[in-house]
Amino acid sequence: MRLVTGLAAALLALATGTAAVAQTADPGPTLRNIRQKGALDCGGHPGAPGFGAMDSRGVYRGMDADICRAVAAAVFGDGERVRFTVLTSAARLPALQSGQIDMLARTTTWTHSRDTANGLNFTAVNFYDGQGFMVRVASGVRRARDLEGASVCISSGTTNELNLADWARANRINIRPVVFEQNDATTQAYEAGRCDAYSTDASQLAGIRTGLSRPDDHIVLPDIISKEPLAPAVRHGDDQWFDIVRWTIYALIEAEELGVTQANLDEMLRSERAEIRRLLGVTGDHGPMMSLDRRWAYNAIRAVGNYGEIFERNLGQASPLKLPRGVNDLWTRGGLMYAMPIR
Ligand SMILES: N[C@@H](CCC(=O)N[C@@H](CS)C(=O)NCC(=O)O)C(=O)O
Repeated sequence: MRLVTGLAAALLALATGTAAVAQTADPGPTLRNIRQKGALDCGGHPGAPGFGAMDSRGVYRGMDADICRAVAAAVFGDGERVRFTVLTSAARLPALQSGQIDMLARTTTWTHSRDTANGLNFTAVNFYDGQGFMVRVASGVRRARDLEGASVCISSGTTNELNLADWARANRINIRPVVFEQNDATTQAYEAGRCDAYSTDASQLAGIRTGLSRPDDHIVLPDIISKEPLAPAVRHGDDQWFDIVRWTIYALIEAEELGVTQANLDEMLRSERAEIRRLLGVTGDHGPMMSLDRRWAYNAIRAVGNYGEIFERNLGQASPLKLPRGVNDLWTRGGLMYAMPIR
């Protein structure tokens, strides 16, 4: 019945040339439920500085946390209408599959098996990462190939386990993986000297390093052994919700490309540029097409800034990690960040 109604509205819109489709857009079950609850439930990392971790004042911060706030702002006009559930690597997929959370933004690699067999849909990459190694400076190890015979601390339920085994086999390097279920257990074991190296996504290692008691005693090696495209995910079965999360991330990237920032947002409402006017909802029905307010992207940018601002605050020069933009720069500057057009 709903299909027939939608079709009728579409035909009417075609016939009259109006935006009737947008105004009658079906929110889908997830958005309807989120509105009823009054908050977005977002799954996050228990402690990955720069991505998702509690700061000293008890505020949950990081790039993934900010993506959740942006989606909450797109939905409610308020980036604080979000509840964070921190999840271990092993618990994160079941939490999304079962409906405990509405979206997962937790340093999660977009892989084929997760996207198919595990019933998830990855929305858009918010950080291109790769697996690396951290070692003690005193070990003398400077390249991954020096790890012959080393014990390596890793977390279970991650892509890191298989990558490490594949890499060791391909390079004929003997490695002894020491596997832990909790992230802090892995970190503590490494710090206590139970492993020669710690292996996970290189950007996470940079964050974990800042939390060690003597960061300068440790280095992250330059070698990267895998592709880890990290992307917020939703569960299969709700295309409308999938669209909302995906396009909110695109809006943040597009805002950076167009020079729209948290600070100049209101000034930009008066811009003559068609792309900026559509992004900020001055013209067009892009919010209503997703059953959201016309100001969905304006609200998301107002809550957390554009993608570049999110990056700098959490991972870049304004953060303890000081990661370079690298491949996470905009495509216009030689990076991989490329938002699909809002039109
Ligand atoms: N991107 C990888 C790894 C992400 C990841 O979760 N890494 C580990 C190492 S820091 C972790 O968080 N373990 C923590 C835990 O399960 O508590 C994945 O999606 O599997």
